[in-house]
Amino acid sequence: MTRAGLLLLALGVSRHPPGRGDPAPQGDTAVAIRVNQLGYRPDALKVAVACALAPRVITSFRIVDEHNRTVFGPAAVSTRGPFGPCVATYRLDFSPLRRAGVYRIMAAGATSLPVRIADDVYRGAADSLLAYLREQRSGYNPVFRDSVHQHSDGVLVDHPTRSGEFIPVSGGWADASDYLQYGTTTAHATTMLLLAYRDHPEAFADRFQANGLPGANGIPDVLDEARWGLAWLLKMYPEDDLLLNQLADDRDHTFWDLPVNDSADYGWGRGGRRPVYPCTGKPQGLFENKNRSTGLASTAGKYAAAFALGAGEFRARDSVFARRLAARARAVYALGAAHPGVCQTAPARSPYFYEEDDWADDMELGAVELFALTSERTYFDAALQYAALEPVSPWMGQDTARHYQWYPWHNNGHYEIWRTGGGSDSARRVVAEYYRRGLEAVASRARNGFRIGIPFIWCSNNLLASFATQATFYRRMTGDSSYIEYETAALDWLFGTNPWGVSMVIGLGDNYPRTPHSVVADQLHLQLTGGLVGGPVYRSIFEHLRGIRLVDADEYAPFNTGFIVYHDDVGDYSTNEPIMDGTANLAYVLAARSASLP
Ligand SMILES: [Ca+2]
Ligand SMILES: [Ca+2]
Repeated sequence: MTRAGLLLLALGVSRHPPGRGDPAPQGDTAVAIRVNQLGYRPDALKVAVACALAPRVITSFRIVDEHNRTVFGPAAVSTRGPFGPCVATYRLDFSPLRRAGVYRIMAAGATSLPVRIADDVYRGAADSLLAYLREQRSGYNPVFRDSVHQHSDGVLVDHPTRSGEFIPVSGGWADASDYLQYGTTTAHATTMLLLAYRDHPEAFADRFQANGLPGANGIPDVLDEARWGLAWLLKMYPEDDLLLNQLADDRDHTFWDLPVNDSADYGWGRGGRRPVYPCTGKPQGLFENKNRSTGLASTAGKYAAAFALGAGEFRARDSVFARRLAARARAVYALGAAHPGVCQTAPARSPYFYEEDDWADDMELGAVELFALTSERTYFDAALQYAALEPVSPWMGQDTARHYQWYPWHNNGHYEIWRTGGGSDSARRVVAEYYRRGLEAVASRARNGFRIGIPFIWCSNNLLASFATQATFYRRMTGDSSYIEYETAALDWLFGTNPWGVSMVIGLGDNYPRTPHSVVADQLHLQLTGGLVGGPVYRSIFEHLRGIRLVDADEYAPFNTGFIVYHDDVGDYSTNEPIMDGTANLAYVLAARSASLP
């Protein structure tokens, strides 16, 4: 997350956003009907939500086709309570409408955006996310066709004996609209890409080369991107007892520069070398602010999982690369096992950092992926033991959490334990029950009209993607569809069934963020297609963050009167900044939806 908005204001930057679809409801402007702008598959649960900004009597709705003929309804609405800016919400269930087509929903004089029903509404969605990852590449960047920090990464800092040593670590992805890079988010992103391809290869195409430039190379682009992540993670784990965790720090935020001419100064001159931080197992921070690191396992477990998955995936394509990954997976897992605890990101001048507090989830995933790769039983047994340490991702059911406190937001390890099985039906039942408890905890907070039960902390969209992913895993594991309403609502929310009527992925849907918090988008007027923005946050969070001020008039002002806010504004780094790990985190569940069946 960046704090560069402050600088933008200091520079007096102001712009007129490019043209957009009209986000405001038509007709009665006190009522907005929100829909999933990607659309609905014929057999899916289909629920639009009407949000009344002022008291209205809404009892029924109807649906018209492209010729304005009523094809559904009048049907009764289900009246729900207030939520955010809505004094009342109404659930408009049109699941029985299965015929493919493009429709509009009408109620109380308001009309929705077009509603598509078709088998293929999610086709290509997962693949389109990859465009944002390519744009975020460090090292050689295919969008700029130029170097990004290719020769400046990096100088080892905060090491007990080797600080000042140059270690070649160029590559990977910028974490968000700043240019910091983290092993933790990169490893999770890489894992999600590998899992998405492993389980849903049909969702991905081959239109780009390994370097990210256009042109097929015989390798699905999702694997090109995963390999880009793996190659950087290998550099970030150069020796058995040297685990690197972070490249650059928040001194990055001093300038609002394009990545190709980043002029941040880390003490080696403007645009000079960037610092690379190892995991030390101790609190870190070169200046007055410190994190609360206690060990290495949170980072080591994630690297082990990505390496082991990569070794399996690339075995047939590149055996040399796969063997190297397998060896590094074993080594980094052993390092994590020897140093339990968390390795958080390091703050510099700012108090913000990724405050990850859990590591058992990461070691669980590392262990079970090593079991899947090697069939060595000790890894499976270790995975089960780690799983029991954190059965439920602790944010689930909570009102709030620290920044990235429980990360990743869903535990892939439970699904992988179920999938590999280890010959144990009881283990499979245990991990399914772990998932159910988390889903129940979120669902029990989701009685509102939108059926959303997550805490609206920074990157709330990431939590929704994770909730939907966990619900998808659980349904596949058990055949139990008890949470499908909430699973569906989470994805619907991400694609427009939210108070603002905004699809949270740039370029997908009819109405999506046009002015994200991004230097590249702002200065080059480049659309960052595929980028998932952070998403709405509690008003109290927005109002207390440093350096936030909206640059343009808020076109969503009528919908920003409640307890959560979202702004399509370049100045809002809390709700409108595309995030690399959130984007990759969404890939799995979108890939799963691209198939014709759940
Ligand atoms: Ca390719
Ligand atoms: Ca963790």
